[in-house]
Amino acid sequence: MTVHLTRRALFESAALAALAPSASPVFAATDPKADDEWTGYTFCDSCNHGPHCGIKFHARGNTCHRIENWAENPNHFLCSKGWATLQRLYNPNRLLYPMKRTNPKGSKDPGWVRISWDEAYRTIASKMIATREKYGADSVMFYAGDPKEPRAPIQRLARYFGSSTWCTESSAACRSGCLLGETLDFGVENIGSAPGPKTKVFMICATNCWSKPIGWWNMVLAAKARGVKIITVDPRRTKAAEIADVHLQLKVGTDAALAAGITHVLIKENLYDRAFVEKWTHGFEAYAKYCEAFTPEKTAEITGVPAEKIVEAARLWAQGPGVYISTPQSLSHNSNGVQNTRALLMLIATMGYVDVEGGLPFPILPKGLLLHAFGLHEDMIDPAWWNDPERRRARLDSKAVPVWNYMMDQCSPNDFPEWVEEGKVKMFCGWGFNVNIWPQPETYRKAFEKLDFGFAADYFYRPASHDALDIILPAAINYERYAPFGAYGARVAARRPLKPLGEAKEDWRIALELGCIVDKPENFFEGDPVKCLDWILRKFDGCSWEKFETMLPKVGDLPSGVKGFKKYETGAMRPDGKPGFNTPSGKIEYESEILRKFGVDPLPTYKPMMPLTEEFPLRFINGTRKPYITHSKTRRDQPYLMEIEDRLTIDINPKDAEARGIREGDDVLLTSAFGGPVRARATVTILVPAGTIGGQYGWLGDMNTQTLMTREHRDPITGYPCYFEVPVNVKKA
Ligand SMILES: Nc1nc2c(c(=O)[nH]1)N[C@H]1C(S)=C(S)[C@@H](COP(=O)(O)OP(=O)(O)OC[C@H]3O[C@@H](n4cnc5c(=O)[nH]c(N)nc54)[C@H](O)[C@@H]3O)O[C@H]1N2
Ligand SMILES: Nc1nc2c(c(=O)[nH]1)N[C@H]1C(S)=C(S)[C@@H](COP(=O)(O)OP(=O)(O)OC[C@H]3O[C@@H](n4cnc5c(=O)[nH]c(N)nc54)[C@H](O)[C@@H]3O)O[C@H]1N2
Ligand SMILES: [Mo]
Repeated sequence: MTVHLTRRALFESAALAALAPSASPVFAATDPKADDEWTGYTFCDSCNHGPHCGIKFHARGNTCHRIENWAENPNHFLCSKGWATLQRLYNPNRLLYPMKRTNPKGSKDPGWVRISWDEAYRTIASKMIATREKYGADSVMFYAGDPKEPRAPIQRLARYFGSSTWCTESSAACRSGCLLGETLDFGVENIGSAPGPKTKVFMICATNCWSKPIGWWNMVLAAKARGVKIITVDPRRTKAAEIADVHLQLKVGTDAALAAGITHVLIKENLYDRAFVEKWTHGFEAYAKYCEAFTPEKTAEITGVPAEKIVEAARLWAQGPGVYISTPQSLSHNSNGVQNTRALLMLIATMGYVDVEGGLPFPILPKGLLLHAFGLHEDMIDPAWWNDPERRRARLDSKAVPVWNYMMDQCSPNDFPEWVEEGKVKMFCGWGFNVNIWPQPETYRKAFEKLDFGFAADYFYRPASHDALDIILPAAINYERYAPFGAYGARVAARRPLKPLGEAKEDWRIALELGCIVDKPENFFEGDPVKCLDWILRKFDGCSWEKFETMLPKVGDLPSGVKGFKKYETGAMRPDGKPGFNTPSGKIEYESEILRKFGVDPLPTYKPMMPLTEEFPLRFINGTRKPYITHSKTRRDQPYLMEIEDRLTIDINPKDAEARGIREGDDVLLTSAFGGPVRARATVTILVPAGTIGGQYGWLGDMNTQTLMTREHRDPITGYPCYFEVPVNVKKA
């Protein structure tokens, strides 16, 4: 797979690529003259990065002076984060030129100096090729942090370069743990759905309305107003809990016990759908047996939810049809995360609310469309290459997380420090890289520093992460890029962007141009993101970039997938066209045959969390979403948001506060068995129950909550860290 490039050829192709203008010449609609007034369209990328909420903007020449809601976009309301993105676009601290370090790693001052794209590309490409020759392709790690938009071309770059060490924030953490649970149960991911006209009960599983576009919460309120009953499963008294008919306020990480308790009642009172369970599920008998012990009283003891509420919830759920929403990263982030998720989701199967009107739909997307790479076609990443069993087994994560390795095309990077120690990874190619995603970030930062070479593309220079690297590249911001198009299921929205400021380039362009240098330009669309988008869209009948661009501000459709209910009866759910689900048994699996194969308990059973101790008696939910904070971002990037909250704030229940003499607004210190003290300000609130602390991560220095976490304790199935499990204590500063 090695492509031989002479130094001269490398130089020439790099120079060629670097010469290409930053705006796409092929289909570009925007080439404004200085005084032209025009309207542009893009998406906010402030939350769970990806084309989410539509932004319509007004520009004069290449300067945006006003933004508004993009009415025709399915997500057409902006929140505080969206409105503040203009401050980020014109933030004077933006990274606008490629930079390289001039002082050795470990120096206090890396001595960053500006370099040309040509030099950056030449250096990076020659390092990539030399590292592959010396240590093999897998020693070059490709990575995308929370940014999901750049992922498709980076994965393509990794594939043509020949490295299976393709890691992302979703393989380090985030919602993919839940996604894995869904796939084990149903054979396909299913995040849940909004209640339909026939839905009677809506179960909101560990989902915080502040993590969603505003439209989502409006949808919940509308459902409530038309009489849909709401069951909210959350340890905190969130907005969704406030409006719930039943709030199951369980202890963190006890979801599998709660689900077993509810199932116990459904079976005992003969409320479950026996016919569905017998025909379309696998392992129910074993699960029913497991649930026998979970009487309401026993379940109450484990979960902290009163026994009568468990019974009430079961009876309400049985009044369905019902549907759930399960978007959380929080369920993924304890040591029983996948099993807890699986257990909650199986409540849908037990009641037979599967792909029926008012129940949980199983949408079938247009052929080839990939939901998770934001509207892209599978040919872009070449799944056959990633799924090759030998390549998969040779991947760096195969020993540590065999189930994850078997199921997912992204490699789990949580053993990165060990990989570096063992000489398995030598070079890092990153987009949107934040070392503070991990528990004990210093361990990771040091490992990055030890690499032979590393680079990252970002909107901003982030010393905490970037000072461990050799080159940083300026990434064009959401207002300045064409790719990817917005995809809302099978609905597609194009963009009409500004030209990037300074020498910033689209992430897609960076990945594609690097591809042109280390591989063949024809495999990388001559480095042009719009050509690439057009190629993707033409995979769908009657679609092209031009079609969607010219219909702006309207949003268009891809050809529709399979429609209708009970698609498992017709064979539409399986690649072989047989009735059933795409699991090993062909049915929805209470007993996962994949887990069994890897020696993991096949049933979605309960496992206790790390014990609380006298010294550390409080459970820390390290990462509850707030409306104006996203991860490590939206701090100084968007000063409006800093005005709302300028430091780490923790939620503490009045009982716990009183016991510690803590009052609203007090400075407090958090400690755990693994680190601290971490400085915070206290909000005394019943949002959290007694015994639980809520807080955000992403603050740095002495407010960095990741220093309280441990690397040692993980979900064995995903290898994810347990951000929501670690016991802490809090005292007045
Ligand atoms: N404003 C804002 N929006 C965001 C983000 C952001 O940082 N800020 N991040 C984005 C990203 S990357 C993601 S992954 C999503 C995450 O989105 P969500 O998962 O919806 O957000 P969280 O607030 O982290 O967690 C949801 C709820 O899970 C509860 N919870 C915690 N532990 C448990 C448990 O063990 N069991 C149960 N049943 N509930 C539990 C928490 O109390 C919380 O209310 O949000 C996205 N949107
Ligand atoms: N304690 C704790 N830890 C957590 C979580 C938690 O809840 N609690 N949540 C986990 C979850 S769900 C997630 S998603 C991760 C967050 O994952 P992280 O990767 O930590 O996410 P961010 O800090 O949002 O972004 C990383 C960097 O990407 C840059 N960036 C943003 N957009 C772009 C872009 O389009 N292109 C480029 N090139 N760069 C960009 C930002 O400037 C930032 O420097 O953290 C995980 N870690
Ligand atoms: Mo996430």
